[in-house]
Amino acid sequence: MTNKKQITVTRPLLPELAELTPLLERIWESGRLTNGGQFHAELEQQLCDYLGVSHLSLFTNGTLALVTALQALRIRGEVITTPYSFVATSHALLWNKLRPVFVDIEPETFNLDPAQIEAAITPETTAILPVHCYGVPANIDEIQRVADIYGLKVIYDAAHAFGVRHRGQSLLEAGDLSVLSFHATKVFNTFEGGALVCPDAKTKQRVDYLKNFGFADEVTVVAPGINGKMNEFQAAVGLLQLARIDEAIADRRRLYHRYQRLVSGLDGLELMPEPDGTDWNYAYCPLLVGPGFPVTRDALYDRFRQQDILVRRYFYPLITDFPMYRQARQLPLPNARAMSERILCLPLYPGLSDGDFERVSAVLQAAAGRG
Ligand code: T4K
Repeated sequence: MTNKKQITVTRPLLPELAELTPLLERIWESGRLTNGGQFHAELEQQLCDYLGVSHLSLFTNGTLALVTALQALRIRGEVITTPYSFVATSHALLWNKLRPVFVDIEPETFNLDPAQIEAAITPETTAILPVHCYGVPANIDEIQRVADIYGLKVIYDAAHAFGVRHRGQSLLEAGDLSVLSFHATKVFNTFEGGALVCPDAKTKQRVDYLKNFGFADEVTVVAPGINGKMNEFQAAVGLLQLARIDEAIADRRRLYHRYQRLVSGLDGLELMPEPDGTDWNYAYCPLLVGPGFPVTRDALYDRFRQQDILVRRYFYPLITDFPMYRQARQLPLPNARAMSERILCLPLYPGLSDGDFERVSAVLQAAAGRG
């Protein structure tokens, strides 16, 4: 261990504290803390405008938005999903007493391989739950094609895909519903938070009922809803974050390009290429450590740790390796396994200093034998 300052894989975007104070004063004056206050309404509108979507419902976190998405569409039985994600994707299925069926990913996009989905479908299958991993678009056309043939719903876990546009359109409009996360570690954060992007007002209405215990009015409960509401503090933070999100993504882009230049000179390492036809959000910095690199992925991970650089193996282990999923039905997962054994996410966030970038660079160069 060194005495150097820790460099973490991410650091949250934060508004100036002074900017937040007047908004907190308004919350204090109004006494409206949650259950759909003014900031909640403003943030829903501003996010729709910014993201280019017609309807969106705010949540207290992304996981509850996922759990609610499955309820809103009355998904039953088996759901086809990816093993290469954060556990929350599959956990949302178990919380709904649904059975995940795991299918392999495409090595180029890290996302569910549509060509494998058909082989996993049974009469029990009702939906597909793909992830836009790292904010890289899943193969939305092919997934929809299969879903349409078999009459399946598609819910995208778009936790990483804030602001991503694909072929000139919001990626969040793909499928039947999309779920965002506004957790502290995400491109856009409200400390904790999330949203469900809905195709129409009717669906949003149903989601709004479900996130508020199922209340349609004071005396009418239409479903066994949950408490998934975003509060006014979170929404106030969100309004301030949104004002500087473009600047934050531009910072991420500059840093990613810097990593690209660094890694292109190091044999055996490969930075994930930027997705084609996409305004990407640079949510993560996925580096693949190949067999041609002098040290293994895990040895490289350890070398970073020794320098107090907390890189992360997103996503390792695969979800299917966790005890509660070992018995779940799965097709062969060679790509997902290979990726999870090669992946290392490098520090990437607005404000990562030149000095910190040099520290990350020095570890890579030394491991490559350039030290
Ligand atoms: N679906 C997908 C595909 C997801 O990736 C996620 C969440 C979800 C669904 C669920 O959405 P939420 O319910 O969370 O809204 C983190 C996050 O906790 C999790 O939100 C995220 N995915 C996942 C990919 O990453 P950990 O266990 O890696 O978090 P942690 O605490 O180790 O944080 C990582 C680093 O970030 C720390 O080393 C330091 C930095 N950090 C973290 C926090 C919380 C900060 O600088 N400040 C902070 O406040 O899971």
